[in-house]
This record gives sequence, C-alpha cells and structure tokens, in this order.
Amino acid sequence: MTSDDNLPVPELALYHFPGACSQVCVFALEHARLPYELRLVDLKANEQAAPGYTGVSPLGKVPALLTDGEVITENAAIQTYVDALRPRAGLFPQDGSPLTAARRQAGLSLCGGTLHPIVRGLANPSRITEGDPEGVRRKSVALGIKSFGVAERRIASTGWWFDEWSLLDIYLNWAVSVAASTGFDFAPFPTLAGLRSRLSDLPAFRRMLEIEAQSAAALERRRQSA
Ligand SMILES: N[C@@H](CCC(=O)N[C@@H](CS)C(=O)NCC(=O)O)C(=O)O
Repeated sequence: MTSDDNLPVPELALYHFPGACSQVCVFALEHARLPYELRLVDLKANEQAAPGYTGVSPLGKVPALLTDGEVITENAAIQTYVDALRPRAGLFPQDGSPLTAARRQAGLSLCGGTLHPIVRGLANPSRITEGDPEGVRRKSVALGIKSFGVAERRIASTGWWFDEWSLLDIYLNWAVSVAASTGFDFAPFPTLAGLRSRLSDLPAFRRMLEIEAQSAAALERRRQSA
C-alpha cells in the first residue's frame, strides 16, 4: 500500500491503554487513515512491566509504535513520525517556516515534558513519592495552575495551539481530561475546558472516543476471564 504522498506505508502496530496519552497516537493514525493494529497493554493489570512488553518499551510505557518491526517510543516522536508518513493529512501545519516548527516543538515539549508529569502527580501521586502523596498532589495542583495557565494563554485567541486545530490540541485535551478527572478546577481556563467540545466536530476524534470505549470494554472482559 502507498500513502497519498506515494511513500510506502509500513506495517504499523500501536500499543495503547484507554485513557492514557497513547490516545493522541490513536487519533493521529485514525485521522491520517493509516492502517494499524491496536495492541492493548493493561496498565491496571501492570502488563507494562511484563518482560513481553519491556522488550518493546524498555521503560514499560505506552505509547509505543511498531513500524515494520522497528520500535518508536515517546509520544512526541510517534506523532512526528505519523505526520511525516502522511504530511498532507493536516496533523500539524506544513508551512515550512522555522518559527512554526519551533512552536510545534514547544507544544510537544510542554505537553510531554511539563503537563504530563503534572497530571501524573494529580492522578497518581503515590507512584511518585515514598512519602506523603498528598504533598505531591498539592504541589501538582500549584504547578498545574501555572502550566495550564501558559497553555490557556497560548490558545485563547484562536481556540487552538496554531490558527487551526492540530495534533497539539488533541495532546492538550488529553492532559486537560486527566487533570479534570481528578477534580482540578478548569474554571480559570475556559478555552482549555472547551477543547473537547470543539474537537468533537472532527470525525477522527469521535472515532478515537469509540476506540477508547471499545478498548476499555475489551480489557474488562480480559480481566474477567483471567
Ligand atoms: N515520556 C513518555 C511517557 C509515557 C507515559 O508515561 N505513559 C504512561 C501512560 S499515560 C504509562 O505508560 N504509564 C505506565 C507506567 O508508568 O507504569 C511519552 O511521552 O511517551
């Protein structure tokens, strides 16, 4: 099979857990209409620590993408790779400008390097400390107010990281949804809070939500039969 840019399309398999940041990669593959196999890793059952999976992802994290048998780890790298396979899918702006490229990298770094650890501290504080998890949670709230504030100011004028939606808005929405599920207050950040409803206009976003629900149900069945 070839892509719309006549690049050969590799055989793809994505390792995913519903609700995890790997949902951004699900969206990317769906929007780019690339065929892929979805392989579920049950983080609740600690499957990420099993040797079968650490052979794929040495840190035992999702997402990981197999492409013709080669592994790509790190969400930002997978997003960049999928965009490179299908540049005309419109996952990121393609104006070729160095400033746009730098802003894209800034967004990927903000989501992966800053917001992700904060939402982890909100959702799973006891996995970060051997001491008082409540202290980690409180600190994560304070860091979240500052860092989500930066993201809110960035997207406030257009509603998106760039002038139009991009994969960065899907990534931001993931961080917002996890933080919101812990009770983090998004009232001061209305543009971030409205991301999900604006993104729901995209067919691939709705497909991603369906895949999330189907994956959660499949894992529940797997646990019941274990
Ligand atoms: N730096 C990695 C972080 C990925 C990550 O932390 N994924 C979480 C799910 S959102 C995970 O797999 N956690 C399992 C664990 O830490 O045991 C990336 O950006 O891809």
